Amino acid sequence: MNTLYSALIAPMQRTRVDVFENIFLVFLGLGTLVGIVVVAYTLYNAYKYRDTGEPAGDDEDLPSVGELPTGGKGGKKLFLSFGISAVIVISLVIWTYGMLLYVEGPDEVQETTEVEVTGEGFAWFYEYENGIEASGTLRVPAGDRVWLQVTSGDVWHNFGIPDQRVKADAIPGEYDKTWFQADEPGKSEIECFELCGEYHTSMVGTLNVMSEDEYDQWMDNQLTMQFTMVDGNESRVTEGYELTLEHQENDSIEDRSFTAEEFDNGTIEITDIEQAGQYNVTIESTNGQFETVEDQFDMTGPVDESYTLEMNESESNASEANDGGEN
Ligand SMILES: [Cu+2]
Repeated sequence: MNTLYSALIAPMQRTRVDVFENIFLVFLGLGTLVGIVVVAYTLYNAYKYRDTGEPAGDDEDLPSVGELPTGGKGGKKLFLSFGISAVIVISLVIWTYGMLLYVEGPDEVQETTEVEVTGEGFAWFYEYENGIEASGTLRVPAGDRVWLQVTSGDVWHNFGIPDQRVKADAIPGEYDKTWFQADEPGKSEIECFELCGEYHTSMVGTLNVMSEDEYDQWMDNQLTMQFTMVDGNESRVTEGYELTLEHQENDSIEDRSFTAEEFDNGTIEITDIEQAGQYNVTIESTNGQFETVEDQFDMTGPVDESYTLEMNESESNASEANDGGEN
């Protein structure tokens, strides 16, 4: 069975598009073949038994009116045509079933990208495994198997990418799991296939299949934080502080600290962030000149924050002024 599987089904399975294209071609080919045989045989008999104007008198096999025809050769023809039809139909059912089983649960392979898709308010929202979020355009790397968890935030929708043969129900509280694999970079359309309300027809998006490098570049840009330190006069502060980043949910991500020396004219760009999500940021004065600033933010894309460092004038107003500026 395994050899049969690898011989007949495995070579045709790479992407959903391959699978459905193969099913279509096999059905089209067989349908055409059967059609040609049936029409040709009909034409052949119509010609063979055409009316030549001659009386068919001395043909002994010819039944007279009221007589049952004989000479069917023991039903051989009937048996043969039923037999061939059965073999064709049963093989098709088994083969198609195998192909569709593959679509339902393909082998675990190489690189995968996971995205949660939410349909809500006539738009599509995407959340990647690392917490980065996007809407409208779904960016994926070419050649990766992309797994989608499709759900809805309001009413029933249906997430479809016709070019990739993807269609999944988006139902509140449920996750419909599906996948696709696009080997070539390019763009295709995403549509909603469930009549969901007034703006159903504008519930569209774009699938942007990017080359691996371009995708990595884009994702790195999403996972970038920029912090700027200013004082009460909006001038850059270049020394005397340390910034600490702490991921709120994921303990395996170590806290990271950056001293003022690592900043460039009061600004630092951190490009090697692995995980988006909830972060705590603390800015402490290293020379006692500024109030400590504490902030938290939810990173879903590039972060660009500016913090105002208040001068530490006296102990008395220290407690009320420790919530730094945020933008
Ligand atoms: Cu919709």
